[in-house]
Amino acid sequence: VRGEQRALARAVSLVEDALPEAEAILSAVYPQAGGALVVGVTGPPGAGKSTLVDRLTSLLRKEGRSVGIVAVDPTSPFSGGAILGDRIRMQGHALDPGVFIRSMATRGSMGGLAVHTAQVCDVLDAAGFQRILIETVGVGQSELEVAQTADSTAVVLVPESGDAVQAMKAGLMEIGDVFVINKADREGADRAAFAVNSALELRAPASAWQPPVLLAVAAKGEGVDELADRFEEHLAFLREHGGLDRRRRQRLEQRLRELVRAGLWVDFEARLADGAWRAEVDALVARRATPHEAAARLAGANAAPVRGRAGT
Ligand SMILES: Nc1nc2c(ncn2[C@@H]2O[C@H](COP(=O)(O)OP(=O)(O)OP(=O)(O)O)[C@@H](O)[C@H]2O)c(=O)[nH]1
Ligand SMILES: [Mg+2]
Repeated sequence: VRGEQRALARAVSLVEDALPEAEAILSAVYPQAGGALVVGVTGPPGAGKSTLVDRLTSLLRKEGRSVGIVAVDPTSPFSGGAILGDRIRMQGHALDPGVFIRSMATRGSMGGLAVHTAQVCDVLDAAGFQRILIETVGVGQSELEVAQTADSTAVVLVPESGDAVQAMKAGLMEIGDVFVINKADREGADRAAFAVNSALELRAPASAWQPPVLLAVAAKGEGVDELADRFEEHLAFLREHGGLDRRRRQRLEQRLRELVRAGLWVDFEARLADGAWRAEVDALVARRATPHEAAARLAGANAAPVRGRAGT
């Protein structure tokens, strides 16, 4: 099993770094993937996401389920150096062959961060992990997209005043299927839960699922059972109403769109005549052309038939 873990770690690294071997790996794993349930845990920096993921993992392991953990964007300027922290917090699982942990740094990749994460998830999924937990800091558009690649997503907030408002601004209120006010050992947790509930009432009902708002003290393991239960309930709800298939279809459609977009761009750049780009930028700066005109010229100059070039 140790050897298997090593082989898996290597495959994940190849995919993560988008090395040439990645394409073959992805082709091999894609047909095998789709069996895992993917759960997202997102929220502001330091809210306790890793602690929750760690505790959820212990619970799932007790139930005999294997768990893949993908921690995305641990090197964001907001959470600086948290890779080490994640490893330390989750090292209780380091020797468990039923758990695979990978921290992924944000880096430029074909199709963006969400596609990249989905590819790593496919590898873990095909390797047979029954649950995949994605931890991502909910601070930017690409992180929100990552959170949306999950079947079910928990948004983790803390009691401090204003957090719920910030969550609304950051778009977190839109993507949560379950809300957790963590660090409920601090003052104001009830108030925060009330604020989140109020904000949720303003949210356009996407379905009949009413996102629950829970209190938790992840550091002590309190509220983790309930979170796990709510995840299961939400997944059961989705299955019952066909929402799981619908979500997954939307997700794959989005992934395809990103890849086509990225592929077209690579193709476009490859064909761009030397200096053409710079000339158009010069024209814009000098206000000799409008952005629309410049774009149309560049696109037009590239309108030759497209050779087959599939995205990775
Ligand atoms: N008081 C209190 N502290 C907690 C609780 N849960 C986690 N913490 C502490 O909060 C700090 C941040 O926890 P993490 O789990 O690393 O939070 P995170 O959201 O993963 O952080 P980033 O990944 O850096 O964004 C750690 O020092 C935890 O020990 C809690 O319920 N109560
Ligand atoms: Mg973390």
